Amino acid sequence: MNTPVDTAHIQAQDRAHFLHPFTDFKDLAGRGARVITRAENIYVWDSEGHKILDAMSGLWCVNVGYGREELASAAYRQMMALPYYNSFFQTTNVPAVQLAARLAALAPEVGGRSFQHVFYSSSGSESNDSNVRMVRRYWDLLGQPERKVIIGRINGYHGSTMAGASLGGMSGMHAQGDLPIPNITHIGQPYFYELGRPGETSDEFGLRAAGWLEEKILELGADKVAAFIAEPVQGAGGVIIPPDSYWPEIQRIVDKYGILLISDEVICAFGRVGHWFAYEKFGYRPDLVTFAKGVTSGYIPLGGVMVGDRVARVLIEQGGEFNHGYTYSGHPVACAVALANLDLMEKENLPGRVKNDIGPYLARRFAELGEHPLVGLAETCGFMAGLVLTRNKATHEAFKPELGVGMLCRSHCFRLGLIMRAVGDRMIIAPPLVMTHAQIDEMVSLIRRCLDATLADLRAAGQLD
Ligand code: PXG
Repeated sequence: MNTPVDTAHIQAQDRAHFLHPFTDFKDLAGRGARVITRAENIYVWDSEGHKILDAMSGLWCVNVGYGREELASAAYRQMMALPYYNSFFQTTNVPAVQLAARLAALAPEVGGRSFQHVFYSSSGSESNDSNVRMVRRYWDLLGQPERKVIIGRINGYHGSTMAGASLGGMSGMHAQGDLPIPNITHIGQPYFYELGRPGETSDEFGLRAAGWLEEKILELGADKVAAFIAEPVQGAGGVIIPPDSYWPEIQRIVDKYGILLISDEVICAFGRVGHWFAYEKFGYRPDLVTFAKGVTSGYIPLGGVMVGDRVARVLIEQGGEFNHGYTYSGHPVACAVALANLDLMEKENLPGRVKNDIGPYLARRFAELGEHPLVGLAETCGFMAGLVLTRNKATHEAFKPELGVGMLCRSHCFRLGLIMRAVGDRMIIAPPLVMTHAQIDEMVSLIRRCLDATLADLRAAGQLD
């Protein structure tokens, strides 16, 4: 049952005291925040009693859906046994060890490289800060301290700390706070729909986009480059799915120049693309893998880095203290919840379900949305998907950004009971991995109604031919 909430009172307190992330404070104060009070399975409810289908899994994290008692009991049991202890001063705790071993067993070995070690944090951002520290320590230990530069991608998202926001390629974030920090630079994103040339195939474009990495390495000097970081599929950048040719070519280039490859799988791991880890799907061999979100299905904060043999061997065998870590590195409650979450995912075979059942079904239903007059492209990868809204299906002409067509569509979604995100005019979803076929049908018909409502508005405003 929904606990009764005085919406106006909570909104007033929210306005008075709570500075929200990535928010125009003045604008939100003017309208008042939507108060979410409870959730079950794939639905959330607000304080006014509206039921909303959450096609974003919270913020790309609630992979097992809401209301899973097993996760709550695991937290309760661990809090009663050992709510906290640190892992700094030659101490450890059972859930942190068990989870590290479990993750090492889940991460597939590729090309003779395995992941036997985990470094813990509490979020994706912190994990990427750890990556920067670890990568630089690795090259220092190998006597190549001049290898400092980390290359990321435009519109990549790697978090919001100083290092995370610098690794990411979001211009709005760089514009605030003198970012990126030194020795981080970016190449273009593998977004065929926007950057492909007339007559170019998607695979030709994939090779060209990967080639930007080689150009950048040569421009900087290979002996200055420490690592390349990328998301398997760009998430916050708008579910940008790379052409098939992209990742193999990236692998060839990082191998050629000996630079480390960091796969930021904060969104893509734990079933999202139909595998425990996404590098397996795309067939590349990262040295470090960032994870967070889905490892606990968002029930409690936890993140970390899977450290591959190449880096672990140097860090461990060369000795010397690694001067880096967090109060909550290996938090016993977070790790116990993660173990319960992985148990559930394994029991319900969620990665396999995405790969062989609901992923292909979503792909089929999404292809139908591609027929809609407003949609220029509809594509999915596992259980994430994007739709591009266009003025003209044949020419892919974009709407003027000042029209805010994506935001218009998003507001129809909220009104009609669907959470779908807008990144510019790309509408994106990443629903919980427990969705049934009937719920996929329900979601797709809601999306269609939102598209129809947006189309009607644009026609009424004379924005379509
Ligand atoms: N890497 C990736 C690939 C992410 O998607 C982070 C790192 C940072 O994780 P933390 O836990 O520090 O937030 C993320 C987070 C959006 C949105 O608007 C996406 C994220 C976070 C907030 C908003 O899509 N992804």
